[in-house]
Amino acid sequence: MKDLTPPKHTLDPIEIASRDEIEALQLERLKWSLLHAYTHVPHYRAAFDAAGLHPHDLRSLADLAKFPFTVKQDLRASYPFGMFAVPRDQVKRIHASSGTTGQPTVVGYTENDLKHWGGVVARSLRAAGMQPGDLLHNAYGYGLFTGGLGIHLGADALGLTTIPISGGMTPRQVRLITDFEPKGITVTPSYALSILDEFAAKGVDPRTSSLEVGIFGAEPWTNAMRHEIEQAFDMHAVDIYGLSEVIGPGVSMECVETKDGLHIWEDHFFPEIVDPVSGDPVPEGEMGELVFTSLTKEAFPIIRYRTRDLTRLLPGTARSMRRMEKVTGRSDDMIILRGVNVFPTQIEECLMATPGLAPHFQIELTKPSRMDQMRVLCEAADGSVDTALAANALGGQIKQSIGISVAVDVAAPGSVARSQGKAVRIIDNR
Ligand code: DLL
Repeated sequence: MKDLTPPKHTLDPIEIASRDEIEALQLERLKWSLLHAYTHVPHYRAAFDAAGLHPHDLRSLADLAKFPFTVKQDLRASYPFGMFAVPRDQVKRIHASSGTTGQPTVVGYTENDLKHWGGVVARSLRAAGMQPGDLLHNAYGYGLFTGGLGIHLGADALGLTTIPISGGMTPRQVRLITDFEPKGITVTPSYALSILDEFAAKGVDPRTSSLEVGIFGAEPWTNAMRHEIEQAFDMHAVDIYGLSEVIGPGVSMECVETKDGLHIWEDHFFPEIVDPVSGDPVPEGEMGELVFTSLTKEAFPIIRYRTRDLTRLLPGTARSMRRMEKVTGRSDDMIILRGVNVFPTQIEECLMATPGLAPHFQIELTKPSRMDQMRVLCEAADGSVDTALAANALGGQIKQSIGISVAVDVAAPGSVARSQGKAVRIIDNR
């Protein structure tokens, strides 16, 4: 794999500024953001008033912890535009979550917000090793989902040539990668695996493709999966994180030269980690729920938003800004099986460590009696694999590393439902 480290002079100065400089900027912006939200969004005014707080009560970054959290339900309660802090005609773009689990969450962007979003995504793409003039194959879905259009905005800001293919039509993805020879691909890790299957079906070796870097996010994935994808494509695989409520992709990004967790673009998004149950801040470096406050957003300021994503904060390395560890999973996706907490990413790790299995899987939950049961549905890497032996091996691996007994079904290659965007990992039949 080529060294894609971006030259230092191409970075935004704030990426490598001193901590003092970053924190001074954060404090100034945080004061503005709290006041902006309080002044223009009835929800924030009511929530701050109820807590007996005024934005002027924030004198240090640590004071933020006194302010009330915002949760998804608050956003749903003000559907569709109640959380907007500017008149509707100043909102230049609207995105929304799919709403499969309830009312969709609607977010908006002013002209300035779009500029900032493009800026942080451009920074992210550069951190992945993309340089002005490079060709990008953007296979995140276009539409209300922030993935496709968010990456596109950043690619324009960085000066890339973008192929806006979106998700789906997998044979065409492979054809265009082969014919157009992009340097980078932006795609969910699970859809990258579907594209990989298609390379195999076409008899093309993905290692011979032009791709030098894959920028994967929108769902949790493990370092074991990184290794698998890097080997399969002979390219770097880096992690990009974000969520619509905070802006979309580009909240944090892994640097290609270190691949050691994701640098949070702290000049725009202020992170905290809290105990998911009590909501109290956890000691520095400990695992907990990620909470974000926007520092510059005009249309949709967000204060202390509970992401439900579990991770920890680490000091900066390739950049001065703090890192977050790869997300283990969402608290909603945590399965409690006979008293043991299990995340799909842990199953992914076990699967990748078991020879003879393809990297596709789903977890089925049932409740045949009083106890929940888990069945891991996966598939053989090829027709020559002894499926009973492989199922045993995976069951053993899960028992050994997670400490739970689960049923394992190893089906024929191609049996597990393929993703075209975010993978559905859990089928809950309880
Ligand atoms: O998934 C934004 C995005 C698009 C990020 C493309 C990266 C690339 P939402 O649809 O609002 O936005 O979903 C946000 O997805 O709270 C996490 O649970 C999960 N997620 C996003 N990125 C990662 C990641 C986009 N790198 C939700 N690792 C978040 C783990 C991720 N989970």
